[in-house]
Amino acid sequence: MKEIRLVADSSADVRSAGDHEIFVAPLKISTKDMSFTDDEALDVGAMVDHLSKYKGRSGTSCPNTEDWIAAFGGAERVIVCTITSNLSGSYNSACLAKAEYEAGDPERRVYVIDSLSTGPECALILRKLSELIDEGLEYEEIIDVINEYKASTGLLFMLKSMNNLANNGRVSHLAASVAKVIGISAIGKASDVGTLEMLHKCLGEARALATMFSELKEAGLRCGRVSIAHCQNEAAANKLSDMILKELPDCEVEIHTLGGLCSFYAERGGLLVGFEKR
Ligand code: X90
Repeated sequence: MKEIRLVADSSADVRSAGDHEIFVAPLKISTKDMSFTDDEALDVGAMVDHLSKYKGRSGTSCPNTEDWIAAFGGAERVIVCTITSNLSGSYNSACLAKAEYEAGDPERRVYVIDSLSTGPECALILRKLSELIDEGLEYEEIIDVINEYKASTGLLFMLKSMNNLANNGRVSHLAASVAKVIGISAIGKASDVGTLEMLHKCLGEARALATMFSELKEAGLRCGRVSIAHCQNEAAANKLSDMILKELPDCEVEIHTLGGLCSFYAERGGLLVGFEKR
């Protein structure tokens, strides 16, 4: 059986899943005079601090086809997970890379998954892929199973500022205005088509976390995996984890920090939660 290489863009915020390395194509974050490549060398904390003081225009760009082809690394079997195609060109760029890469050698197969999400939901998908490989499933079987799995996971977010999302046209200025009020957290989810769907505005973090927890239960979280990723807000991640494990002790919760791309959009204090619905 041919070895399968797992690849993702840097929005997934993971470099390994189980015993498998994740090969990453980086997105970029740029201001008028600085450019940050979202790779292992990036000091995410320093970037967030710099951006919080910076008042000019800033934006992001997705990996180009060369970045993707470099991440494919010559492997004959590749599975790629990208950030939602509805907010980024990453999926499209990965598909172009796939066509070029496969044309170069008839033995090569690349399958590109549009996560319709980002961050910790992609991390769950990659973790599941690593397990399916370990179980010895064939490439085609893995693709069938992962598409079913993807339909059973979700993503919730808590954001204290949505300036970067609105300034880059990823949500409307009207939707983002909710999070302009000091102390208000916007709670929402990745919609079925991979866009931001606003659900609640909450005053105070305690209320915001309680609201997230009830949304998780409402969406069907019972005993599954939960992946919480935060931008400089480990305290909130821990509180949400405690809440989940107290009432749903069979859940498996892990916490990690957001990488550069998701930190840019989630901004300081933001939390993204990937979870299994059943
Ligand atoms: O191609 C690019 O430049 C990247 C653009 C990415 C835009 C959106 C990133 C969102 C990051 C914010 C909250 C979670 C939203 C989930 C929606 C599916 C995180």
